[in-house]
Amino acid sequence: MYTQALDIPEPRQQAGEAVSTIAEGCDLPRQAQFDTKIDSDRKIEPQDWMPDAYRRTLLRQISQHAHSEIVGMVPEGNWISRAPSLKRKAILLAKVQDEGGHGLYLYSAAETLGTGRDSMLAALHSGKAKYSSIFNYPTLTWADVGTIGWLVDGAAIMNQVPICRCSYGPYARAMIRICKEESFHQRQGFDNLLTMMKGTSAQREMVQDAVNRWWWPVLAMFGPPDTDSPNSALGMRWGIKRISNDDLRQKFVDATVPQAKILGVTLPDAELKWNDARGHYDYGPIDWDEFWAVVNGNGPCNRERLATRVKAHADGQWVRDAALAHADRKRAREMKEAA
Ligand code: BYC
Repeated sequence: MYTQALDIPEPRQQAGEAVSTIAEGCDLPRQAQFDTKIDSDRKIEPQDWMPDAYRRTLLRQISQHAHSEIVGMVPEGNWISRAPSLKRKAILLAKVQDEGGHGLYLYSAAETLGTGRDSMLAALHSGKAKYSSIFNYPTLTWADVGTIGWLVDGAAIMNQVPICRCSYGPYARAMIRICKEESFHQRQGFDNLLTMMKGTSAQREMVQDAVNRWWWPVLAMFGPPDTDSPNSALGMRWGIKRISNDDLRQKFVDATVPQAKILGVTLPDAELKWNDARGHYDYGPIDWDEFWAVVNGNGPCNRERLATRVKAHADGQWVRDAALAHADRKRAREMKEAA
């Protein structure tokens, strides 16, 4: 369903190349080596020299991405105990567990840049670090679970497949596995909604209502318009970001409209229309004020999501303590045996 080719629009890549990445007082020979690697599409690995700004940009993006995965467990996790059948419950459990795993791969990738997990989590729990805006919307009915799979995971795949080719090796490799799992997530969501659309009129109304509520936040999830995206130029120059926010959003709209037709739902946008000249669907304006309010902590569920996350972390303290105590004992036993 999302076998998008990794075609990188040439003009934007060239625009990225014009960006200067040379910081004052930088090590010019090592910077030149780094630039050559980036230009020839080779991977940068943790032991390689890299400019501080490259390290900072990666840390920012990978840690935010990791936070999104673990906060993303919360809205759907709320429905595990209310799934309508054993089959749906097993699928949802597996999906939510996968998201936790994605968070762990990503924290590990971020740690290779020299920042500890505790400090990343402290930044999340204090409200300093960002995570995806999309997880600050409520999951009101079972149809929200299917809609998150179809639209949110669908958008995530669109955004994340290009990151499999990110210039930073550990991030790119983590993304390959994550994308395979996201694909299953998207499919289960679509299948869930298709089943409901074949059911009663109340079920169909529930699906339409969920799609009405999620459509616009999902479009905003791709990030601000390219003209208001301060991190894009360097991200593109360094091969961290391969396709721009607006281009990914457009790809997503183009891929999703035919799927909505198969489902039999209406996407809530009176301006959504095929444009022959552009070869794309036109769509209506996104409410960027709402997006920034949510990003800045004032969405419908920001406080609730963060409180749930902080509580989960505190509740898990005994598990971390027990694991550390076990590791200490094991190490002491091994040293005794070796002596
Ligand atoms: N929400 O210059 P820009 C998932 C921030 S997990 C909040 O365009 P960039 C899933 C942005 O961080 C989904 N903030 O930034 C999980 C920046 O602020 P800072 C997460 C956002 O980095 C479980 C400022 O706005 N996916 O799908 O070039 C279940 C300006 O933006 C958002 C990833 O994290 C947002 N939506 O591009 C189901 C993918 N958008 O940092 C599903 C990896 C923008 O300067 N990340 N901001 O303070 C990326 O691809 C890029 O970081 C973004 C933003 C496209 C998100």
